[in-house]
Amino acid sequence: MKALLLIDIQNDFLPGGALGVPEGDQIIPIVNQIQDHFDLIVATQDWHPTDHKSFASNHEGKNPFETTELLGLPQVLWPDHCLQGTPGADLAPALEVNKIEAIFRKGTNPEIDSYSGFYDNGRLKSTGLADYLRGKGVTQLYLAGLAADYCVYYSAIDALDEGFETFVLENAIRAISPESYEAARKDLLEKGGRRIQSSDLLPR
Ligand code: VGL
Ligand code: ZN
Repeated sequence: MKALLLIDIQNDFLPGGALGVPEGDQIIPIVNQIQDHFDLIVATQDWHPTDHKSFASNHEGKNPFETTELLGLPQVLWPDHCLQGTPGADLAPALEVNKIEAIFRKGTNPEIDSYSGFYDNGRLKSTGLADYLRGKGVTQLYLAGLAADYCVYYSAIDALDEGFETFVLENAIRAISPESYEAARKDLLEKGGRRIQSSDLLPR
């Protein structure tokens, strides 16, 4: 079974959003076009409370994109984004959502950030995604979404670690910083991740 995992395709990660990813909107038509190719489609949704400690606004004297530590882990401090129940946290309106069978929320614990769709950054808690996918018989997992250098990357690493054959749809991801994606991409390839283009899936 082949599943498509859509990472954080939410308003706040689109250009003009609170944590807009350059060209983030451009992946949406591609993602919509490939959905029929998969047996299962699942999404993640970044879903933060207002007191989330990944927000610079919750640290006296800190600005967005500065760094700190949370529970002993290095942490980039972000602008407030994906606040629970706000339009910024909604899935993008242009995204075809009817075939999404489940949405896994993450980032709800104010004490720790959660880039991967599988675990928080400290691996304190699982979202249940890996067991859900295994329960559905998924062996191959294709990833698309935002941001390539954070939530897509960490989700792909965990997918490999959980034993899924893992493909990153390289034309259906965009990074906050292209340089940091370059390092992430090398790491993913070293760990057995595979890169693919949406055109490789479609009949020619
Ligand atoms: C993300 C930073 C903070 C992401 C989420 O979806 O890549 N990045 N929260
Ligand atoms: Zn976040």
